[in-house]
Amino acid sequence: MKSAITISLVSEARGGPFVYWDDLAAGFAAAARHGFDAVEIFPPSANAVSVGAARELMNQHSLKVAAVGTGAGWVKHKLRLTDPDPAVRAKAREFIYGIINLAGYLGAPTIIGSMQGRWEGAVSREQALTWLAEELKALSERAAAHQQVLLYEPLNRYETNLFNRNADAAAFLRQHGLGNVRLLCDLYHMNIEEQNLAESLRQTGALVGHVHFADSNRRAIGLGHTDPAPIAAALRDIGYAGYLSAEILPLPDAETAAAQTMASFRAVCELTAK
Ligand code: LER
Ligand code: MN
Repeated sequence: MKSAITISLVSEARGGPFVYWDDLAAGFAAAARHGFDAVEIFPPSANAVSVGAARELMNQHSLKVAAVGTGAGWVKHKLRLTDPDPAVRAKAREFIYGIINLAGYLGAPTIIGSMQGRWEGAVSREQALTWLAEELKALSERAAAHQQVLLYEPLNRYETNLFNRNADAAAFLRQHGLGNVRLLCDLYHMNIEEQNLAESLRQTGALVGHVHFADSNRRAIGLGHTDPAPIAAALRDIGYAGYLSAEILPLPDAETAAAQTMASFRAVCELTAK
């Protein structure tokens, strides 16, 4: 498995679960100092990040980009894939196409999290899920053109009412033949929604495409009450070789959160080696 840590460049997301903020170069330098394999980037839009500058930082620090997030599409631009207005859905799709291209040039997959939206008002659940399936198909085709998968993230009940649990999301992907979409399993959301975190990862199996490595309180693993041992065993048993990426609050401060994440990552790797 590989380690990653988050960098947010989205001022509207202030207070959110990202360790490093505002400065891509400083975030890369800090990630390298702590020994991470990669960074996960949350840009305000695709054009806000220069491909050349990002590639130079990757080379300079020997870091990969684990994934690129689209959350700014919702928190900054108010775009959702299940919005009742077709013009908003089209803008949401265009925004994500841009991020998929940026991520593709950096060798990374793209995350669909809060931009999935929710069903409400005039939009039935059935309608929202039909739109979601269509959009994930189009977006995952674009990702495939970059030899990347698309990452779809079930969120907790306070953030979406589409899919809260991995098994339901996995069944939806299979039902719609979305073969180039994998699940982003965020241990923080899972702590709220799943009966058993390790069991859910085992059931999700090969569809686990990325993991947000967060404790029960969204702090670094080890600073809450999630037990990493059964999670490590489950990841080992399903043969997971992807990233454990710290999408966590920078508490008590970014440096402590990063150091704690790295210590927990190494402990999990040791457990999976047994
Ligand atoms: C995004 O990865 C996520 O987990 C959401 O809760 C938005 O912060
Ligand atoms: Mn997440």
